[in-house]
Amino acid sequence: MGKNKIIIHVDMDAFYASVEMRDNPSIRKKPVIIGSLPHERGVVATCNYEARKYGVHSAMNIKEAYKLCPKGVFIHPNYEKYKKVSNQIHKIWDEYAIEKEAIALDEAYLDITDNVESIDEARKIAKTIKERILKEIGLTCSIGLSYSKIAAKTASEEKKPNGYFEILTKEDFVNLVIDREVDALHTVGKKSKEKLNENKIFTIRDIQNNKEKVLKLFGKRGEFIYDISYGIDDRELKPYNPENAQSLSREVTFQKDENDYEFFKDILFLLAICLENQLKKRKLHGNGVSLKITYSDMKTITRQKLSASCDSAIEIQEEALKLLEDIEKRSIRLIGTGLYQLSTQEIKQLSIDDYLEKDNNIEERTNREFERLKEKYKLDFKSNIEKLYQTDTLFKTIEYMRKHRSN
Ligand code: DCP
Ligand code: MG
Repeated sequence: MGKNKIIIHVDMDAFYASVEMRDNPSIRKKPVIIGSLPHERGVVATCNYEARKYGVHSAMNIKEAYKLCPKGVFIHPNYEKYKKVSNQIHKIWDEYAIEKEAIALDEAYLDITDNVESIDEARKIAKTIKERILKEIGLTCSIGLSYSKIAAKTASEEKKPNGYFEILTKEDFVNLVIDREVDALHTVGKKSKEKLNENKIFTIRDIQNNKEKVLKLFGKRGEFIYDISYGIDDRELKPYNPENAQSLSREVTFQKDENDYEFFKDILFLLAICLENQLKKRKLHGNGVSLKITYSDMKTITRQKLSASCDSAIEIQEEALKLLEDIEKRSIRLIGTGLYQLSTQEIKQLSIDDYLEKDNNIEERTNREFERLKEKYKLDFKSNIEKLYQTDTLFKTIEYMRKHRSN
């Protein structure tokens, strides 16, 4: 065994909300809720700590959030902005990490083992990262310093917000969590928790004392759950690599359920336009297209298919439409499309037929689609394309289209 690892887990505090508070001092003391607006349909993406006092949290229905906190400041998310801030943050992290595993826009593991000679030096790095993010970006984050991924993540949550906490040994990890509920272990989600609870396993101590049961319930994964109940976690970081299935997606929740499948064709094109913009900026191709639908009864389905390397809106729309053809046709509240297997080069693993099918008149097909939409909605999408990249404008445009469609 080599020397012990030193891993930092860093997670921005109330990320989207903090960015908005930073940029608008007048809302800093108020509860701030990022997501849909109260009169719209949708959910809370995140909220600041003030709003959390009222019981508001991520993924909560926006109407419920409004009931709990009617005085809250409700704001639509500005993804372009958060992405930019995230890039700045990740750049700082990159300066200190030998390896980085990015988990989200606002969250990463940093392996600093080979960058330091002692825990004291590691502490200094953690402190510097916190100070620099505050000074250079104007935001706070929480950091956990530890010997493993699981313990680092646990540590960063321990003193949130603006926290710092260390868990330096397996023993310290176990002492901290042993009497907590099973989902204090980060790989145990809601479903696994239910399953464990049904089998009378409630705490992490119970996991330790019921190895056979845990293995029987979860198989191979059970071994991992059992190991981490003792703080044993040898997982390496998974650094970003374009070949790792990365994905991008866009979706919209309609203000009223929709059943017009011709209309979905138009919406998929606009969502695809936004995806194309993201792809081009990052010089990426997608090698598969996905479709996500939430029906009126909240049942959500996703379908995906590999496709010849895809980087234009029209191709994305066409692939998504093929997926749309095969689903159950009933009224829906949300539609989304995405690209996965993003890479900088085309992965040439498709058959010759796929390539022949992928003719080159993309521009022509794109223009035809723009013309069709212009005719149908009397809107010049092509000349206003930059505006569509802004989520807010896009959603407004879609609502406008819903009301003004002609067939
Ligand atoms: N997010 C989202 N929908 C969710 C969860 C999160 O859109 N269901 C977005 C909004 C968050 C960002 O991702 O700002 C980061 O997610 P976190 O879980 O880290 O939450 P926060 O950073 O907002 O808060 P915390 O201080 O708890 O980390
Ligand atoms: Mg966060």
